[in-house]
Amino acid sequence: MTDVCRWDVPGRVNLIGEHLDYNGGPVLPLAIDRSVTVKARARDDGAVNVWSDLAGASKVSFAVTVQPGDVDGWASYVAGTIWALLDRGHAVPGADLVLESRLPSGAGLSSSAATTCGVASAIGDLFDLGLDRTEVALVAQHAEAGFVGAPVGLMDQLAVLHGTEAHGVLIDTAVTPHTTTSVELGWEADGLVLAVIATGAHHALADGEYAARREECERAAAELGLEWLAQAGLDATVMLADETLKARTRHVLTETARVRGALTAVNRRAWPQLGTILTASHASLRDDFEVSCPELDVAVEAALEAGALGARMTGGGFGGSAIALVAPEKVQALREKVEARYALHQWTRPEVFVVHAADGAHRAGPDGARLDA
Ligand code: GAF
Repeated sequence: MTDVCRWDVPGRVNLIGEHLDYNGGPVLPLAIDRSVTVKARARDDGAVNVWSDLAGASKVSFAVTVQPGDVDGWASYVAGTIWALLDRGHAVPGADLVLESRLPSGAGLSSSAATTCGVASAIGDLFDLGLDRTEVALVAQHAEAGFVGAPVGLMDQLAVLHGTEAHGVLIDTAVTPHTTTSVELGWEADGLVLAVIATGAHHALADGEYAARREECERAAAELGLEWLAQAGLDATVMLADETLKARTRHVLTETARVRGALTAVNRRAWPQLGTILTASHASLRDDFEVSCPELDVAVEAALEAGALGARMTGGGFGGSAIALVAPEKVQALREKVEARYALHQWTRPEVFVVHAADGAHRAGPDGARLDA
């Protein structure tokens, strides 16, 4: 039991393996060097107060007995985590929480998983709840699915909890609990970087569309008599009558193969090959899974024209961010090209920045110095 604590939790980008984490497929995200900080102080009166440095955010207060529907907006991720902790049998006497974010929110870089995992970890610390990282991930997922209303998989939570510097997190979502393996990402030593293009786009349909994709995949798996769609054989698309289900299944199968190909490319440091696979993933997400949007497509096209080895949307889609594997000396040209394209369309100016694979969630001292190994 401690009176105060601080947790720093990074965001993530997904290198490859999109919309596979609820289909029993492999995914390969990385935690990034932009994070959310959660500072927590214990209370014993059943109250939770939350302050955030998000623009326009004011203090939000609720009781630990908060229920879905009671809190909305950014604070629903915090309230949802408190609700999920109690719903999974953990006692929460109360807390004051301060959130500070260096992750652009709504950019599809998992500020939500960073927040839910940070709040669960901090509350676990304050009251000695004995939460291991698997339980923190499950609490965080339950908060999003049961309180916020987004039926997400576990990729983002596991990425932000298990990331390590210069490594990706290979997650096998076919087994319970999901296993994680650290994969060295050597592109920086070979003179390349991963650039993020935060499009600034958020499409209102997104939330319902994510749930719809998940439901279509579950329907396709049921028709094929499978537990997980990623287990389907290559003939699966022939066996399905519905054209939409065929296309969704095609994405899941080809994306699963692309993750395997990407792992081989990473291990061999075959960067042009990895780039080709990233770009193919984008085409599949655009055409077969239909989760891209014009802003993401233009970002990918412009990145490739600027000399990126490969580029793709990352995360759930319908807005958010794209990633590009590119030489550092081409990042400025890439930025200018994407900005010029966006200006032509009269879209909001995108943000382009380089990310590095970073350590996952950790305790920190008041000055931000890491406290545990
Ligand atoms: C979102 C979800 F939260 C993840 O679980 C995953 O499904 C991803 O979209 C798509 O790969 O980030």
